[in-house]
Amino acid sequence: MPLIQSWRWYGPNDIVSLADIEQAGATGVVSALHHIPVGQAWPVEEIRKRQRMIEWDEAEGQPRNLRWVVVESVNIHESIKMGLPERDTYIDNYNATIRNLADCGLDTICYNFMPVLDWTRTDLAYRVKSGALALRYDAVALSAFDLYLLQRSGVDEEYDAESKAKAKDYLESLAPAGRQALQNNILAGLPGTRHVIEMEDFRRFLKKYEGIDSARLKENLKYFLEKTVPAAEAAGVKLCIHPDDPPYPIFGLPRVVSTEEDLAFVVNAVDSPANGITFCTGSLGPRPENDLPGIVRRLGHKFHFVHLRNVQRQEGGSFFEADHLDGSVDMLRVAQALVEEVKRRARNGGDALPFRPDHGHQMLDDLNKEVPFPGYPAIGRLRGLAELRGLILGVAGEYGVLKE
Ligand code: CS2
Ligand code: MN
Repeated sequence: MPLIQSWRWYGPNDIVSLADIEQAGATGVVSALHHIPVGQAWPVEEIRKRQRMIEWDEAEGQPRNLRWVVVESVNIHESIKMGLPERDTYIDNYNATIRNLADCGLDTICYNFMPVLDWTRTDLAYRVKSGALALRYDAVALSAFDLYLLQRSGVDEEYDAESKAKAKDYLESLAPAGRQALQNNILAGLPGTRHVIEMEDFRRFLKKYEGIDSARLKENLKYFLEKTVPAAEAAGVKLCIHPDDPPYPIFGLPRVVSTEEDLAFVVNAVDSPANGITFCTGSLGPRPENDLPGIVRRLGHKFHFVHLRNVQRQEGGSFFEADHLDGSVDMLRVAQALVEEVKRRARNGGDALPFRPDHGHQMLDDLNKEVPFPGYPAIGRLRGLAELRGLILGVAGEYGVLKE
C-alpha cells in the first residue's frame, strides 16, 4: 500500500476500540494525550503508557498490528499565538514534549495555529441525501450567532445590511433550544474533549486577540517555528502544521494557514525537513481557489501527514462534509498527485506518508449511538478508509498488493 493507512484514536475514552481499528484495516494509529492541559510538557511515562496501550495487546500477550505513527495534536498555548512574554516558557515546554516523544520513537507531530478555536461547524447532525448525518458549516448561521448571540464588539461594522437581514431571519426561525444548540455546536470545536467553551470565556479570549491581525499572527507563527524546528530537527522529529478549518478568518480572529501561499510561508519561514505540512483536503477544500492537486505537486515534498475528507461547497462560503469520494474536492486527482509523491519518495529513499480518513458520517448502527467526538464515528470512517484505500491502490496500479 503506497500510503500508511491510519486512524485517529482518542484513547481509552474512545467508543471505537483498537480491535475495531485493526478490523478497519488501518495499521497506523493517530493519537494524543488529550488529558494533559495545553502548554504542559508531556511526561515520558505518560507517552509510553499510551504507546503500549496502542501497540501491545495485553489480553493476548502479543503485539498488535498497530503502530502509533502520528501525534495529533500537540496543541499550542494561546500565549504563543498571541506573542505574549510568557510564550518562551511554553515554547520550552513544547520542545520538552518534542524530545520526550522522540525518546519514545515517535517522530511525527501535527499541530495547528488557529486562535482560540479548532475546527468550527454550525450543525453537527446535518442529514445528507443518504440519511446519514454530517457536520456542516452554514455561513448565515455563523453570522447569526456572531451578530445576535455573541454580540462581539465591533461586529456591526463587519456585515452589510443584506447579510444582517439574512442572519436575523435565520435567528428568528430558531426556537430557543435551536439557538442554544447553535451556540453549543460552534463552541464545541476542540477535538478530543467534550468541553464546550462558555460564552463569557469565549468573549474574554476574543478581547485578548483585539489588535492581533494576520500579520502579527504570522510573525508569532514564525517565532514559534524558529524556536521549535531546530529542536525537532535535532531530535529527528517532523512537525506538520494543519490548515485552518474553515480556511478563512471567523469572529474577527485572524487565520493564517488557509491557502497555498500561507503553506508556502510556513515552510519557507524555517527551511528544514522538520518543518512540514499536514495536508487536509477537507480544511483547504471550502475555498474554491485552493488547487488541491496542484498543492500536492508543488508542496508534497513537505507533507508529513495527510487528511483525506471531502466537502460540498454551498453558497456564500457554507459547506457540508460529503462522502469521501463525493463533493467539491477532486479526490481522484488528489490521490494521483499523492501517489506520484510517494513514488518519488520511494525512488529517493524518503519517508513513508501516513494518511487518515478525516471525519466520517454517522450512519447505519452508529445512528443509534451517542458519538462523543463529532465527526469520529466508526462506520462512516470505515467506509471512508475503504473507499480511499481502493482509490489509492487503483491509482497506483497496485490493486491486490496490500502491502505496506
Ligand atoms: C482535525 C483537526 O477533526 C479534525 O478536523 O483534522 O481538528 C485537527 O486535529 C487539528 O486541527 C490539528 O491540530
Ligand atoms: Mn484535518
